[in-house]
Amino acid sequence: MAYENILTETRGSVALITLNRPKALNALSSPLMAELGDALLAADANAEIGCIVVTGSEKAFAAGADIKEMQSKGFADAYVEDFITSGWETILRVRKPVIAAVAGYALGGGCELAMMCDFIIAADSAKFGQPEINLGVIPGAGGSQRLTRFVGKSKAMDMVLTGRNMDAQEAERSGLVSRIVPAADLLDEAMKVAGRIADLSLPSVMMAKEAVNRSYETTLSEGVRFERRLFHSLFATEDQKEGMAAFVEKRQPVFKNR
Ligand code: CO8
Repeated sequence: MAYENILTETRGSVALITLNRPKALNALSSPLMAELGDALLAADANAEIGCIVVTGSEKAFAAGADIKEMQSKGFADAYVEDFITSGWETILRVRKPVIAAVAGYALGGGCELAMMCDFIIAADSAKFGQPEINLGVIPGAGGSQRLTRFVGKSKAMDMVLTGRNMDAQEAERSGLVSRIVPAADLLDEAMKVAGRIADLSLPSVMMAKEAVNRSYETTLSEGVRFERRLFHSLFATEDQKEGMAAFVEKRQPVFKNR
């Protein structure tokens, strides 16, 4: 598939996907989301890839869903097309880790997309928000649910009801982002983190992602049982033998399943 709205690149074992509609601040149009979904699934299926980074530009990760595309839709169009679900949630099918590297605006669907990644590394210039209320709508790609889980009810209500933005510092304090780096270093840092993950044993990385994600979907005791099953199963891998032998022998492990 030839892409018009994103750029894709492979650096070592990391796939880098850059949202690329600069004139529209990376507004997430349906064609862009289809391309993003396609690129994500291709990276997930590529045995050479161990981790994926999704990023935007210096000014905007993404300023939301494409308002010009949505403007004329009626209820029947939105409902029948299943506007949002189609294409938008492909990212949730990706089994390898996906890191969002966010600089500038991550608003509306942009914030929701970042939250659908496995974690967010933010530039100090990042601004997160769910401003849909200003357009007479509400978040539609999980914002009211995921933001609440990240930052708690009070801050989520504040953001969703007033449409105000959070800067990078507030986002880190609130647990929305995992770390903040200077804007100039964002991509290097995100690629470094992704490279480190890609060097690890892929089955353990994928199971770690699965286990953490399960905590959102189930009770504590069920989640712990699920984790235990995965933990036990990793003792069937060569990489567990290698990882533990390397520790005992005081050397770096060389994992086979990378
Ligand atoms: N959609 C379409 N075009 C956009 C969007 C957008 N979300 N954001 C910016 N643009 C366009 C502008 O229209 C402008 O284009 P043009 O030059 O042709 O007029 C260009 O990008 C540059 O934008 P500005 O001139 O506005 O740039 P500023 O630096 O002055 O302002 C802002 C930057 C503050 C980010 C401003 O552009 C803005 O407020 N954007 C809209 C933010 C917003 O409301 N986002 C939420 C959208 S709704 C949504 O995301 C719902 C998600 C539901 C799930 C998705 C379902 C598909």
